[in-house]
Amino acid sequence: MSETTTGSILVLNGPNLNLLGIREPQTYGRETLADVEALCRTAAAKAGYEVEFLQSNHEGVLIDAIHAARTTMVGIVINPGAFTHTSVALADAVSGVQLPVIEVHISNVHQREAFRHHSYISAVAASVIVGAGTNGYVLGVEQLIHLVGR
Ligand code: DHK
Repeated sequence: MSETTTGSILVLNGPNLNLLGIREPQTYGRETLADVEALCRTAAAKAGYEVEFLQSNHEGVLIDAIHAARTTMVGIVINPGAFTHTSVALADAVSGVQLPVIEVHISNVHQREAFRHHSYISAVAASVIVGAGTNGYVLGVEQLIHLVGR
């Protein structure tokens, strides 16, 4: 962390989000993950925070990143992709590190298939943002900064 920054925020993206912009644009929009990264960095920088940005299609990689964040990050903004609806392990990682976590979904999962209505992460997240498109990541970063106090 440089002297001019207040801390670092981990922004994590789960499976298939590397395909943002290509994948089902009617649901996920046309912005790419690189666009999302730029949005997050700009939102964080306004309050003096840096962003570590990671996407993985692998559950264990996401879990390892959450564990590593415990001592290096002020909190986490996560879109767990489909692991939202399946992963007790990811939820356990979130509760295990005791960092504030903001869960983000680009689409309004509650307007979609029933299997997307339940999230294992929501019970352990500080806040949940759904259906705001990629602006949800900006809201997530802003909410995390609000929670950690700046
Ligand atoms: C992204 C995914 O990849 C889906 O599996 C989730 C989420 C919804 C989103 O809206 O960002 O069900």
